[in-house]
Amino acid sequence: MNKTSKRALGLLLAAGFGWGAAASAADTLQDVMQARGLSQQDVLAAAKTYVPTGGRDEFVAFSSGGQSGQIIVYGIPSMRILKYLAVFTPEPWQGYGFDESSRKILDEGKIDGKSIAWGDTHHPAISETDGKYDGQFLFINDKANPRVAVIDLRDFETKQIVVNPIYKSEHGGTFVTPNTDYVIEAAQYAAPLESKKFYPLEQFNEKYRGGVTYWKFNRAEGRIDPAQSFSIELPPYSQDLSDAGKGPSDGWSFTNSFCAERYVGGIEKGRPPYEAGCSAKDTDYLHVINWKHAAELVAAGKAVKINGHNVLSLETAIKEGVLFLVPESKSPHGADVTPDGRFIIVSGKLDTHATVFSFEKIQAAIRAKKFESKDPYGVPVIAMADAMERQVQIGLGPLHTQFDSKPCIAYTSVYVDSQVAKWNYCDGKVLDKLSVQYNIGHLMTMEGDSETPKGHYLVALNKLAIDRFTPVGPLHPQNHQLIDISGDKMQLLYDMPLPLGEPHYAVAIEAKKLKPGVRYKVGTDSRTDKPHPGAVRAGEEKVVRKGNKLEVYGTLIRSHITPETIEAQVGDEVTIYLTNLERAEDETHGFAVSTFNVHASIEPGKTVAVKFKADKEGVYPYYCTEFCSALHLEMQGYLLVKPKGWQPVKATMATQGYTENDYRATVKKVADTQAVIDSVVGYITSVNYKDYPDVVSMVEDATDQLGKMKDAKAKAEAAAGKKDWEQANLWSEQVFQYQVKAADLGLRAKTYLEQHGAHKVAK
Ligand code: K7E
Ligand code: CUA
Repeated sequence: MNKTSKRALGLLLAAGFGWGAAASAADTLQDVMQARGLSQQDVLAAAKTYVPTGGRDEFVAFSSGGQSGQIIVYGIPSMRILKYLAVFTPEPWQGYGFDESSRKILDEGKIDGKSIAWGDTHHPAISETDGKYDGQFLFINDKANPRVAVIDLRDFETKQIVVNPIYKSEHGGTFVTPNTDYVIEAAQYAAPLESKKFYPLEQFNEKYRGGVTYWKFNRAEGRIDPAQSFSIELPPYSQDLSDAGKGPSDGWSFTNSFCAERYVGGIEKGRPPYEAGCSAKDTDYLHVINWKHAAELVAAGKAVKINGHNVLSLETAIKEGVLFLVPESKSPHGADVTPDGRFIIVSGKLDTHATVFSFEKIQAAIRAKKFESKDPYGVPVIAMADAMERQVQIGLGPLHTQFDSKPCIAYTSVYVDSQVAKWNYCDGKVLDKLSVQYNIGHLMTMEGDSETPKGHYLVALNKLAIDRFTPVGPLHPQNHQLIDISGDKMQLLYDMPLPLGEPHYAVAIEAKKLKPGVRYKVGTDSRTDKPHPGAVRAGEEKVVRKGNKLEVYGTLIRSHITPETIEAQVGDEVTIYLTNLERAEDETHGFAVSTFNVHASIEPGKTVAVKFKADKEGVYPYYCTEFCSALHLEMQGYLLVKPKGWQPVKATMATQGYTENDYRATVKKVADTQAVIDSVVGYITSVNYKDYPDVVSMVEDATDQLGKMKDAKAKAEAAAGKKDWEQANLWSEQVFQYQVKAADLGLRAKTYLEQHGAHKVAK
């Protein structure tokens, strides 16, 4: 036995049968508090957020990643980041934008034929059933390039990007209706709705428009259906945040606006700037929209087509009683419907109040046709006093509102004051204020915009971190602060630096509602959820040439890539399909080819394709990019790109000169290893391992590995019969590799069973 293989066997033995002694620190809690300068309060906060090793969080938050174009997933209360979800921006770890299937998703987001490789994500929304988060899908918008993405929470992958066909920017999305029939997306900066159409700013009032789009979501398909979607044309007020009605207000939606002045700046021409003209008047407008009626009108053929998209014109929306306006305090930001669906809370950034609008009062005014005026486009305006339940003094610069599990309790972010205000929207009392660091934008309670908020925690999504963290240069991380809201007084628990874009809004769901898979059905294209046409099973791997198109149908399993050599000619268009044959949880392989800008992440069962033009001669290693196994570094191969007319000069590979003794030693090593495997198998089969699906998949994978031994062993023995010790030893080493992989799985299964309290079963 050589040194390396002795060590390998030693490792296996140690892992299977060894016990390590852990040294315990002598510190007491008091020692640590003193040494680290922690107060009683700090320790209490730590205890409330700490999740011990192996423990899980109670809630999972999905935060917008702002200018990163991604979504950040973290646990609450630990505030541990769990994942970044690739949405609008290429992300190599997930292969997103570097394999063919995910490229197609990014290509759906092309605008006017051009790729847009980033996004400005603002508002994620979790799908709802009967007004409750159901944990199935996630949506998010892109403010800069008006788009909406669909993420499937079965695998946390982006499945679709839809481009808004009539806007140039958007903001009031994504918000879902109580059964996720529609995903709402409202415009932001008004522009002509026809694509690539120019009108001068002087024609702003006549030719520029806003709108709100209702994307039809087909839950069975898990995709938005653009053909069944529609928009309502709105005046060129800058539409802002939206919310869907619920309970009594289901069927309606609410979108506020700023710059209802329709002011157009131009300081370089001597005009006062936008900020002056857009906040000159005391009020802006809350748009109150009967979307259910609008959908019926669209179904009845009352929509016009703009850029191929159904648009209900402003005129039709007014005539048919779909659209109403209510003045709201100037420069508002959030429009949040209370969990009971009875009120809409709007705060004006330049006001100190939160205004509670009553849906019932709004409806009474509409029924009585009691309008104070019409706007310049003829939209009926309901008097603020007729729509309002009450106004509550909150602080300087109130923005967004979220809700507690306790009835009537709301939390409003107060930007200028850098505070969270807790108040009662039923009686108007302010109950508590807590300073945050610094300048809070959105805030999030647990399941806070569903009909059944869960209380417990609130996260303040602060715009500025300033001095909170170790300096990392002029661009600071963002600061998400966890706040305990279970008592009468809010308690600040934890600061989390978020190092990826400016998150605007976040949503959090009970962790137990999320049930993502750990593997795909073998051969799945994860971006379409369908069988991948390039999938092959073990033993079916092949290379097909069609003219200058080279198609490689390969597989991945610890620790090799099949094929191990790909021979191409300069100018070939190479497509490499790869299927990960593993079943065990977390056995992801990556795949990269040197210098061709392709990369894939291939989780168990997944099939992906990478495609590139072999436009240069040379030798290009390819390899697995995830440390998947002891022999991960050896999970490699070569792409040989031969020049035209190339002829071999030498036909044989160099040899190692292995002798019969080497072969005998390897055979002995194989026999010793088999003893280890047998004992592990003995343990696994002696307990109730079949009760653990994770273990069953590990055992299946291990059995697969062992199944391949037979063939390698036969080859070794045949070579030995011919006294070809080189081949005999190498094939015998391959037998050992299958054993190592099987043992690796077996030991992991054994550890799992021990840690999960498996018990003996009678034989
Ligand atoms: Cu206030 Cu886009 Cu909702 Cu930023 S948004 S904070
Ligand atoms: Cu597969 Cu590393």
